[in-house]
Amino acid sequence: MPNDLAKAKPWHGFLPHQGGGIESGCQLIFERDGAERYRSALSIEELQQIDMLSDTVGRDMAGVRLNGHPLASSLTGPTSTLLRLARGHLGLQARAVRAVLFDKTAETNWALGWHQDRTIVVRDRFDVAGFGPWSRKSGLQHVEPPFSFLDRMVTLRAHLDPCDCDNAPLLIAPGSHQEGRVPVEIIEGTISRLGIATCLAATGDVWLYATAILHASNAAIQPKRRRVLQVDFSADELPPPLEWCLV
Ligand SMILES: O=C(O)CCC(=O)C(=O)O
Repeated sequence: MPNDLAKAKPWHGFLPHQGGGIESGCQLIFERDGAERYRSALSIEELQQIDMLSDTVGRDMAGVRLNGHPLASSLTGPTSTLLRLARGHLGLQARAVRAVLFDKTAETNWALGWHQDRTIVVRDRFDVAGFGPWSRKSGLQHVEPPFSFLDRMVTLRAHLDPCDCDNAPLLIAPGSHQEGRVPVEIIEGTISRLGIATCLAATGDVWLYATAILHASNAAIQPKRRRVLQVDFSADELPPPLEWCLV
């Protein structure tokens, strides 16, 4: 599984200043910055379920795709914190459409360059205008949709382990979700203009992001486990015959 997640995206050649960027937390507001932290949002039961999930799917993987996994369905189901937060932003039609469990450890200590997430998971391939390129990852059919779909999605990251400056917090460029599809050649300039925020987290925190935000992830300086359940939500229907492959 997705060690392809770690390899797929090129590093764009620059790192944030060590310890620099905006200190994460209350300063970031979703509507303005495209990211917001919800402290201690997860229940003990949800944390236990993420822990169980990570035991079930294995710890040697950088990231495991979970669409269809019963524990992932439960963690995004009708009474879940993640669905409640997503619906707060997207409305009652929002549902989970992609889930990945990341576990950054000393063994899997990957770095990912600045990028926007560009793919969704669908049940089957049908050639529909505006959708492509297509790829299969871990048996799941992925496709790049028109950017307007990504623009209306949110991504939630549920933290099981504390994530401090040394433990590879996600880096984001605040406000970059309002820039549309950012071509690779201007990513570096966009980051310089908008700056970098460091998304620190404690166990039980949830970060909410605009799916279209520019983000990156360094290798951990002091690698410890850094388990994060990452789930994309959408309230859109896909043009038939395309259908979401729901979590
Ligand atoms: O959790 C991480 O380290 C990075 C995740 C990420 O960048 C992605 O899913 O695109």
